[in-house]
Amino acid sequence: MSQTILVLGASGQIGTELIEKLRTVYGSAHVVASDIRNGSPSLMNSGPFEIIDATDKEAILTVVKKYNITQIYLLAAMLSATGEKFPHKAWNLNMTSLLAVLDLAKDKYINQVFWPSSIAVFGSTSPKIQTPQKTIMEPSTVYGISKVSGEFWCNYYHDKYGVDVRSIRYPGIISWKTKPGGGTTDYAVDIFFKAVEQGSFECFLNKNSCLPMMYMEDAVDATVQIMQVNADQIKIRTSYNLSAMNFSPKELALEIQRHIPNFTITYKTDYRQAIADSWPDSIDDTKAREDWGWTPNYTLSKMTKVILENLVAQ
Ligand code: AKB
Repeated sequence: MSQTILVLGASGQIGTELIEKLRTVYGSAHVVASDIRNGSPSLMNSGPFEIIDATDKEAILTVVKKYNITQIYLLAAMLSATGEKFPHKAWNLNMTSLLAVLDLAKDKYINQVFWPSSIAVFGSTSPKIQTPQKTIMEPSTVYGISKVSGEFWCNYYHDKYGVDVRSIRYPGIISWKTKPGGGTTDYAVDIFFKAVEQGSFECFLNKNSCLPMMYMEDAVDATVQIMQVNADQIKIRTSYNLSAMNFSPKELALEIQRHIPNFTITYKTDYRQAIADSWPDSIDDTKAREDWGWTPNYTLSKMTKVILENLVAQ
């Protein structure tokens, strides 16, 4: 069956690059980008675009009917750091949008949903090294609470109503085309821009804060892949652990110095340090590898080289 896709939250960091990929795979006319605000000119000019507030179920339904949408990718969310400043807003955006989309699938307006979870579902009581797929999940952030709850809503809609919802626990996603906003892992994007523009960077995490990370291309490929495999390969309907690389600010800075020898980094931690401290150092993604064949392409050194080459060439 041919798919027509709606991406909610398409103007953000992941949406911008996911739209590019989906339009290549499914054809531009079959991929509708939407957000509460305009996106980049290339996002808005490369195919259909609609302004949608992802918490407004009727507005989503109008667009679903207008384009005969079959799948929704729900990327609209408030991330960990901003969520701590606006806890109720974060809960409202993250949960209302998910329940709206799950209801549209339950009522058969669409047949498939992608919804990202995050390593933020884990907390300081979870094992820190190679955090297992199934383990203690006691998150300390509102964002994490919304992601754990969302995972169980996804599982519930699948078990109770047969909704085909698929999900990945994204680590920190590193990109150079669009900057992220409001996350704890954002330093690992900013550092590249500052390295090229200024040759120095002040980091809001301490030098040894190791976190799971992934290059955008891998994240986009995993997202498209999990949506394309047969439904019987998806054995987990909460969300899959996904891993590619783990590094600390110090290790990332050393890697950047291999290309920009004079690059310097200083450290001035803030409230985001406590969030990072509560998250895993590394993730066990065996289930994603076994069930639907996930494997990453980018290591820290390969990613650093590609990002710096692109930023310097800009
Ligand atoms: C954040 O830092 O909040 C996000 C995430 C890990 O989900 N990048």
